[in-house]
Amino acid sequence: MSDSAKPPVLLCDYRAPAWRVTDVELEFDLDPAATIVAARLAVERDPSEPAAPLRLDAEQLELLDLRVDGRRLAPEEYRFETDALTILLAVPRARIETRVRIAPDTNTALQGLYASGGGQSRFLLTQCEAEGFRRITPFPDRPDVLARYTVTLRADKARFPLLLANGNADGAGDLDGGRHWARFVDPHPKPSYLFALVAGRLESIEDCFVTAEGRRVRLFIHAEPDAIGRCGWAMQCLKMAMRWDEERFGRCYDLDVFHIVATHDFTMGAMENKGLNVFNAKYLLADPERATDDGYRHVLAVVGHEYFHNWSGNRVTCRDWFQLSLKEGLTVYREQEFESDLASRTLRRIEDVRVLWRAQFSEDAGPLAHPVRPDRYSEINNFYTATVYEKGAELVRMLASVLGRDGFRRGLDRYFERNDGRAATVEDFLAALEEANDVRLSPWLAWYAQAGTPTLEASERYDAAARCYELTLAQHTAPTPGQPRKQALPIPVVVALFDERGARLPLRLDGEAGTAERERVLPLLTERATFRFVDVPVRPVASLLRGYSAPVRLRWNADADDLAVQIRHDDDGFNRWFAADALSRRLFAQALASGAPDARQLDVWTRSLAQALADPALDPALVAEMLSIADAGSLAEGLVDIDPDAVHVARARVETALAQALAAPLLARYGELSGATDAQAVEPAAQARRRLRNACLAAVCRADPAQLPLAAAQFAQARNLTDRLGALSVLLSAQAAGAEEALDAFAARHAGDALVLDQWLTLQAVQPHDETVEHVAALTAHPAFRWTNPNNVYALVGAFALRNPRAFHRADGAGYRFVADAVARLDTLTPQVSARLATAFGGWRRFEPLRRALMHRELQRLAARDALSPDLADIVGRSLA
Ligand code: 0A1
Ligand code: ZN
Repeated sequence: MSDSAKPPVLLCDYRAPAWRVTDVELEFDLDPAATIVAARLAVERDPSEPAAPLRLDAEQLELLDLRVDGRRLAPEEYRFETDALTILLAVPRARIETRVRIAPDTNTALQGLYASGGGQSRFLLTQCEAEGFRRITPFPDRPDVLARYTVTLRADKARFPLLLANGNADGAGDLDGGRHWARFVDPHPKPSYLFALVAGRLESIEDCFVTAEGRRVRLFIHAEPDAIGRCGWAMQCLKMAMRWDEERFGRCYDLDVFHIVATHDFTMGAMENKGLNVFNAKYLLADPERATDDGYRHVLAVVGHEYFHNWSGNRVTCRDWFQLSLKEGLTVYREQEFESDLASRTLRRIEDVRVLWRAQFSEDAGPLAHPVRPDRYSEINNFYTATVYEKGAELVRMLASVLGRDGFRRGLDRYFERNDGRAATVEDFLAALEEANDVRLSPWLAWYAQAGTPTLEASERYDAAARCYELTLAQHTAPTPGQPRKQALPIPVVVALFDERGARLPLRLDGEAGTAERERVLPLLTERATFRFVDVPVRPVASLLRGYSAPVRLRWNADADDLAVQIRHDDDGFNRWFAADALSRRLFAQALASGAPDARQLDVWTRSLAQALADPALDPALVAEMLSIADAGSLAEGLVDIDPDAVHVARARVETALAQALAAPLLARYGELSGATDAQAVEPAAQARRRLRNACLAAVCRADPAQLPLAAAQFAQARNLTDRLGALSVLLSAQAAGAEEALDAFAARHAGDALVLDQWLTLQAVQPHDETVEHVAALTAHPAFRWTNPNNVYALVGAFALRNPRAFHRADGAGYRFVADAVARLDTLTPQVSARLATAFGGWRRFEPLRRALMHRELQRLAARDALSPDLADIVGRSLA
């Protein structure tokens, strides 16, 4: 096997930096082919490290000059290797000056300084998280080195009229030869991963926001000329986020200016560089013609997320990359709350839980499982995972629910106050929450340290004579790589009890006095506990884990009729959906085991969904979610020896049974919703109606292909992208006559619009048809697809590998071969993207023997290649271990 994986970095090896950098002055002479970066660093030795040399990370830099306190160094006074510049210094403080040359134009890794866009609007920008700054200038590139930055940019004025770096503007002017300069001062000390610059010919929109502290902040969004007209929604979202963070968490913005820049060339969603956020255009641009409803909501969420990082990440940053979830889990939680307060709480919760189950539970169940705070990594880029982000947010959510809204706010205030301007740890976070609430939270550290998804087993017993209801809860976590034995975790189980008509029942535990509460948290702190409720007049229907109060797999053989009561009556919208989902999973399991779902339970399920569909008071988006059963990957989670074809067939049976049972009411509701006159409105209510209408259309056409003309008509008449794509998806999955023409018409209508064409690529990549792999391979030659563009790659190859289990797992191995070839090709271009795609093979041991062998062979084929990137070597190595 290739030996290109880096040696692991261990949490237990952490040492504070021997040298600190207090001030940084950077000067850039920008040029796409060869940029010169001059740096002046004021460095100070930690007195407890008298012998330590100054080690500056440095990658892919051409060193032109090196001076200490003005004197050029002799060769024996420093070492310049492939990853570091090491200087032997006898003094306690010094001024280090370096000059390096870098080549943004050929930087396809998209880390460090690189070029984006094409032709006239090709511009320069940076991406430094996690370890990109070392590709710009030699520096101790670790998050616990916080410095003040002054940055001067020089460039050709005609090609790069806009020059930006972090912080407040501090002068600009013209130079000889058609060049110009601009200087920026960031008064807030920051780690190098938050550095950013942008230079190019971009257009801008401007707005302004006055903070609760009275600071007048100029807000700018910059984008390529053809995109600037689509930035208005993002600007509105930014102002909503700024106000919300003040009102909900007391956090105000702290510079005179805030910039956002859009790029089509980005490996992730967006980046929170101080005062200069960079966004993947996918999460910034929106208009009714070119963005879906989901697109609008994603812009709201991501603009919020990056803005909220200004406190949770920037003002208080991470001591080391093991603490990544300290900023990411907390910021995802804040983003979730923001969208929940502004749009629909129930819908956001359902979507988050679906993502957790699909992406995080599967990660936890395979060789790439790791704790929310990993204790080792060999390539940090591979730890921007569902575990660190989504499970991390669940841990914050549990703490918030245990402390209550006010207690959590007090704790968070304390955390920001104590750690402002510092690089903190998970322990610092828990300590602040503890202190502000006078509670002990140390048992929660185990949630951060232990990988794997706990299973929560529930069983119940009702004693009518004693009017007593007993609920027994037990937890178990299966071993994960490197963690054979698991400990019990604190699990907050929120419960309510109902009678069969949905009336609340008291929740008094044995031995308690006082009035009964309507909903309460049962703390499961050990492996097993029984909770005994008294004065329960009838056999109750229990609503467990309300709002999904802990990230566990609930195993509970609830009576189907009880689940139906919950679907009908639960006053927690999430748990109504949760009950419907539980019932559909049960039906799926029956169909998989015996070819057909149990007729009686199927009847219970379809009847309760029929009632939901007929209920005018119910949020249409919630009804739509109830009608959409889990994807095949999520349904197969927990199975062994998976046969993807059998999973597909069983899922389709359940889906079709529902569509057929509800055909008439679905058609009627589709008709009612079709009269809407708000085709271009983006408020949550209008979005919810479109969501339900598209769910009805899909089911109606599934039940009876003779209804496909409805989809064709919707496609032809659509006045927004959500309706157009919804209809196109139905035509494609039914392989309807006219589907090809519709695809072509769509591509022609949106020619040249990269983001919309990405959705067009995705729609084709996720079709569970036999020939999808050949079709996807052919699409890589389409003019809308470039291997160097991560959005294109994720839209086509990523969607195929990660969201189309039927086609990816085609029994002849063609899907595996195609993806492994793509991974190899991408590894020479954008290793981060190649590594992420390779995770599609991570679950190989859970498939039936034939697929298992085929997937294993592709992993071995990748492992045997020469010169794998450290990113890919890490994923392949851990997958095979
Ligand atoms: N901190 C960003 C995510 C991010 C991470 C790495 C990147 O480049 C390699 C880019 C962005 C966030 O959470 O939004
Ligand atoms: Zn983030």
